[in-house]
Amino acid sequence: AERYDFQAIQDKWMPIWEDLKPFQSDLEGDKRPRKYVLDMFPYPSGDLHMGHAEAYALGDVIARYWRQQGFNVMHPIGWDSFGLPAENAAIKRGLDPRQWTYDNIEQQRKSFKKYAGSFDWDRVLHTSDPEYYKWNQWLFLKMYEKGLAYRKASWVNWDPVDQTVLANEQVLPDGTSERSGAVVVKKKLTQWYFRITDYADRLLDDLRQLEGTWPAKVIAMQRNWIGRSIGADVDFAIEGRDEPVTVFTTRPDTLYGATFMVVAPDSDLAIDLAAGSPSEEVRSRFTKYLSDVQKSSETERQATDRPKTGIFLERYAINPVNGERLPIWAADYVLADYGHGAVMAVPAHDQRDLDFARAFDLPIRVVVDTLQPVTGAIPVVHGDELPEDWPEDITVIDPAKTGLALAGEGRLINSGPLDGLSKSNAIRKIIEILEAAGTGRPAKNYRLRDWLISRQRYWGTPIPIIHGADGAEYPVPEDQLPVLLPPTEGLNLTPKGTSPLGAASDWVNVPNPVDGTPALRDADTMDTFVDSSWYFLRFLSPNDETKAFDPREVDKWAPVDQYVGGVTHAILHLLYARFITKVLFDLGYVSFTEPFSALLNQGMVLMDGSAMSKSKGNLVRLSDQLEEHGVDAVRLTMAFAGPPEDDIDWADVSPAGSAKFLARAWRLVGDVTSPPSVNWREGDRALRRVTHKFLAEAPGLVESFKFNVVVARLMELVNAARKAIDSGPGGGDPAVREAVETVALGLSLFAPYTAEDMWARLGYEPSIANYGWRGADPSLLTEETVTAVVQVDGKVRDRLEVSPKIAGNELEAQARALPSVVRSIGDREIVTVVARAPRLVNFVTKP
Ligand code: ANZ
Repeated sequence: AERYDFQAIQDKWMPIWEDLKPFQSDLEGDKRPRKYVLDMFPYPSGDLHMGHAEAYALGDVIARYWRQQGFNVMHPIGWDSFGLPAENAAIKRGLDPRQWTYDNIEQQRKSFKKYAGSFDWDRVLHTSDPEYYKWNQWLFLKMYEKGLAYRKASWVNWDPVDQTVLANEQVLPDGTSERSGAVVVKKKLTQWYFRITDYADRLLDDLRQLEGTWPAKVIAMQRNWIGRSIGADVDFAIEGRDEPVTVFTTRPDTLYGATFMVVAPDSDLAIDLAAGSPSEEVRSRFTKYLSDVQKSSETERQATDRPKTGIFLERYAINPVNGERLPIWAADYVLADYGHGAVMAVPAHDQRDLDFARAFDLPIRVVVDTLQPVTGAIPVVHGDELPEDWPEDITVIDPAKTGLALAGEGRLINSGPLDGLSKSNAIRKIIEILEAAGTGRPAKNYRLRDWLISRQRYWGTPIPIIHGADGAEYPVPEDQLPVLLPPTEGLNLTPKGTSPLGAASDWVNVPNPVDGTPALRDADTMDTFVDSSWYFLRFLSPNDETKAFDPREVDKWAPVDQYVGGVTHAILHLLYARFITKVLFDLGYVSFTEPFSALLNQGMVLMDGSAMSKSKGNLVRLSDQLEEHGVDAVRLTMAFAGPPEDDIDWADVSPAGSAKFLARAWRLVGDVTSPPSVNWREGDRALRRVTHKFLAEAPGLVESFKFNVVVARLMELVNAARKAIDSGPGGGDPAVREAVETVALGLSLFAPYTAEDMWARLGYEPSIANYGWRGADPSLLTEETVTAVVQVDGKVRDRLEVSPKIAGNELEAQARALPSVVRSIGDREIVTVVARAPRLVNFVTKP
């Protein structure tokens, strides 16, 4: 047999594709319908790895598929090339981050070409190019004008290793940095923010549009991240203070059960209340407590199993509904940046308050009669009224004794005007009462915080703001963009808590753009998630020097029809891109509000059940795999491994098996002896039926991402063709050519080199990517029939077309009903029926 030499095939086609540019999108006058298929763009950290190989193989199947279906496909590639890894690598090696970044990009570009991604190489972008980041600055200024970019001093997550702030999203559940692994601490800094919280409702409500086309898990993660709570704000007057304290509560119905108030120790409010405390001892204990609190992470503080700590501030709040004096405590289970940083504590009905009350011996008052104590989440009760059979007299289980807060549904007691009401009615009533008195109102709260975009690092987009000597902020005029990053010469990039750009004195000292007086540039750079929040628009006009993106191109292509990427970006990147899209919509730049109409999250590539890493010694190098098995075998293995959402364990799959299959498919061509002009209709029907079944089913399978099933069907088709060649009608049969051409067309989605080579040897011009899919012939899709002979006493009386799978009794029944049979039997008695399904039935009669 001929030898399948994947290396020779790759070497042959790579340069030809380089010339042909088969994947240029949007050529002049192209009338085909459009599809925008986008893979999340890579970060240029080293060469491509197995994770890239999987993601881009799967995205490529989709892009190639739509092209084959007759669409004009936009499938661009670029690099998310600003960010910390480049900067850290540069510091370690004494290089300019530019050099490390662009060297890696070059390496990855070569690898992508070898890997045969069907990209349009004429629309590449790098976010670290001034031509790109200029538009980040433009976007910032637009948002600044609208009040959506602002600066504030606040406690931020501080990564003590990378010496930079982190967004909440970058702090892992265990309180460590997603980037460096260091325990994240709190630090007070003045930072730039994007006002994403203004968009919280829309970010939440618009998720409904994505149901069915985004993974349900991602939608749930987004929802949870935004975390909307509905309740009320209640104002408490404070003794000895002019300003009241407002608390946010989801249970205003329990207001009569409030027995103390708790404020977050690290809030301005607590600091103010403590400063006004009558006792010097309290003031100094508070200061000590505050410094302890700042050492712990938000996650630690919220852990329910943690011993409660706190300080009584010797100050009092007044309950607006009954005038009760509530002692005010500072305790770290209350967070400074949620709600108002203060809670009305209702220990009978809130577990954290109960734990605290029991620890510090504070009063506990039950105000909702509940059937039983319920720990954990408050159950959602639909409808307003309690069930008819709700008992009149129930024994309240005393939370002070059990230690379990009563969070269930019940009737209000000990609550003045609320007595007897159900929880939901009581909530409505108390809000009315508070609103009438001007001491409360309905309120919503979100877990979502504003997006902190300042970074005290070099390798990012400079923030286009100038700080005047008068302390005011002056936006850099648009015609002076981009604010270029200064060269690294003379700068020390080592993290130190303030931006290294501050030391670039020629750069940082500028005249005030309004009056020319000495002023300073803002030295922070932007979070790189800003760069990736709108890059899908830039791909549509990547070389436009006059605007961020061309609205005509955006109208043609956007939103992205199919986005493909890792579930690691399920929250951050997607949320930010959705937010910026809505901002651009509000600014009138785009006409849609969701950037990605459909999303596919591929799984991870594992080895022996765990993530690959150098330190674990289980790293599989993509370059080794490509050397050993070839590009196509690796790509095919990625598609064949299972549903794309599932992880692939490289120890469980067989790239060698994939290579063997490809060789088997490729060798078919050598046995096709008919010319391209042959008439398939004259071919073997049985083989044609297998081919057409594949043609009919493959599109639906690809569109539902069942790539592995498509590959399995291709294997069946290859087997059928091989059988037809070796032990059927032979390689000259037109059906064999038809089957092998179909194999090549199907394989072109997964194994482009092999498919292209087969196509050429079948007698066609490159590229196979420019040939469309073939429609299935419906007449070959219906079930095949066989002819059954119908006899009476051994004489042929008729014939029946029946299914080859027909049962004997069914065949007999059909035959018995035939007029010819009825006539020839006449009134004789049938003594025996011989039914040999599906070929023969014989009625034997008694004369
Ligand atoms: C009184 C109360 C009674 C509450 C009760 C709950 C149950 P979610 O659902 O997460 O929004 N809270 C408010 N601000 C807080 C802060 N800064 N730090 C910690 N806890 C805070 O939770 C809202 C509830 O969390 C609020 O409702 C408040 O406690 C508490 F039977 O008020 B509740």
